[in-house]
Amino acid sequence: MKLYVSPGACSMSCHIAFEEAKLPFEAMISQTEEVQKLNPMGAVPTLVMNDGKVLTQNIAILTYAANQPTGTHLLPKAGTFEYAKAYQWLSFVASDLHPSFSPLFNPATPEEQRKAAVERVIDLFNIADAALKDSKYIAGNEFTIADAYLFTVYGWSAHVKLDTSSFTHLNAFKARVFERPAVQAVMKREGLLK
Ligand SMILES: N[C@@H](CCC(=O)N[C@@H](CS)C(=O)NCC(=O)O)C(=O)O
Repeated sequence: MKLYVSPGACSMSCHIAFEEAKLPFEAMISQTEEVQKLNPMGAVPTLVMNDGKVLTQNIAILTYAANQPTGTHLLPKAGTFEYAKAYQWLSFVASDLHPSFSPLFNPATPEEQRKAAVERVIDLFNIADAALKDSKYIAGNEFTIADAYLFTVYGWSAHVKLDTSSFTHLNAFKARVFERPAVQAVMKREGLLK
């Protein structure tokens, strides 16, 4: 399988999930032209299976990784409340948090809009921070694919110069996830760590 990613982009969540699940894959880093041909949205993550089939969208690719025999530890048992809870947080990151960053990455965003986007991101961080008060990971005490996605998006704060010092629980979470061997390996591969 070939997993197309860009360094530090949302695709890093899938890269982490593939590494955590010890799947046989090749990381295709910054292959923009290839991605344009493979994915009508021209976006990463894009996964190409060995038979040439293409899968896109973070949640789909994360779910694929967690449903492989070596990746089942990345989600609670299907059908349980805990499983649905992991999807609650996956949806939170994909539908609420991730898009809220878009105006902050666009240098043409007017100041008023930028301020509103910062407020929205801070509100969402407060929600995640509160949820992490009593658990090690966002959907409980076990690492799931929702954590891979939250860790990735929370990491964008530094790039857009958001002050995150007040998010005690999110910062403890970030440090915890950062220490995971799979995360270290992925960040090195993406050129984000020495
Ligand atoms: N809804 C998509 C969003 C993918 C997305 O926004 N990818 C960004 C990186 S975080 C990207 O590739 N942007 C480059 C582009 O759209 O040209 C998903 O969940 O996969």
